[in-house]
Amino acid sequence: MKAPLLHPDTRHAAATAAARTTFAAEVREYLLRTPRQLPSKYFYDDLGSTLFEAICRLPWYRITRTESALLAAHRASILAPLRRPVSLIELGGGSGEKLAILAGPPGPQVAHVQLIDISHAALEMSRTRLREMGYRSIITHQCTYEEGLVRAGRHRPADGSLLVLFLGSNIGNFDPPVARNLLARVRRVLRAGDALLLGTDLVKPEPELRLAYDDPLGVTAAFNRNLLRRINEELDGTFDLDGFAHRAAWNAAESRIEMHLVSVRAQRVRVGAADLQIDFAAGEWIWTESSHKYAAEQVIAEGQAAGFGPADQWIDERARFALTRFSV
Ligand code: AVI
Repeated sequence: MKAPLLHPDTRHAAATAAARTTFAAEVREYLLRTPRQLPSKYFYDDLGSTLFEAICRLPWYRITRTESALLAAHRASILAPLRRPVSLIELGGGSGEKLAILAGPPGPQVAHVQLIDISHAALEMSRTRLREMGYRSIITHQCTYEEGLVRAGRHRPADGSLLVLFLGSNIGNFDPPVARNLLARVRRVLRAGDALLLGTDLVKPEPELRLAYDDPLGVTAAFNRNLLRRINEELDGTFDLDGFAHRAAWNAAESRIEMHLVSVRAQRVRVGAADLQIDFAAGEWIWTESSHKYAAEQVIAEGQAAGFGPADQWIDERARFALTRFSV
């Protein structure tokens, strides 16, 4: 049966209501886990995305700057082995700044771009940037990475090759089994001659990591606590923002920075839309994010375990960050 034709406003309202229902269900499920958790993907509402952009400009958070510099320095070598024209597919690229560095002006080298992001605002920012650079062949997919990869595979041009970009160490925010599964999904949409470019933050001394995730200006703390503000606003929550302290802890056994929100006193919190009431003890915490850090050779091993072929790597030794291109 054909879906009924709905006015765009009605469709938008229905999508918003469905997203709120999912948000409420996940908040309930994660807050009832032991230890209590919240999914980090919910950081990125408008204010959260703006706070993340600010984090990327902090002197203590070097991922974005370092990756941009690596892309600019090695653009020619990264693109060299790929059959022209190269179609770029970016997973969750934010404002599209790094994509623009790699793409350069449209021409015989890079001609088509597909963008996959859950955020409408991010897709529009990226699209505008590319249009201003002269790109006319831009396809956006506002959906999950998994769904977007399938759609992007269907839109591949008849000629040339695909290069999937998964930058910013975004992969580090997934648990290792989920990250592996995602790499395998990327591999499945690619064909011989295509490639994946993966940006990953590498293990570095603990004090550097802690500063990157607990900066002296408190921007990362605001980014973390904004999740509680969002729950209050969108799900009828009663979190007292001053009642939860930001903490960044290095978990050496799992090679990851964990962000927590620690209850500074015993307190009761309600989340109306999630039908939830929780009594927090003083010192009890909510685990809001994991950011895995890798050894360079481990990155190569993970890609190859997902079915990729030979890898080339460009590493910034000072900031300890790696760009890895996997061939198919
Ligand atoms: C988006 N992601 C790769 C960031 C990271 O480094 O894990 C998110 C972030 N969390 C705190 N600061 C930045």
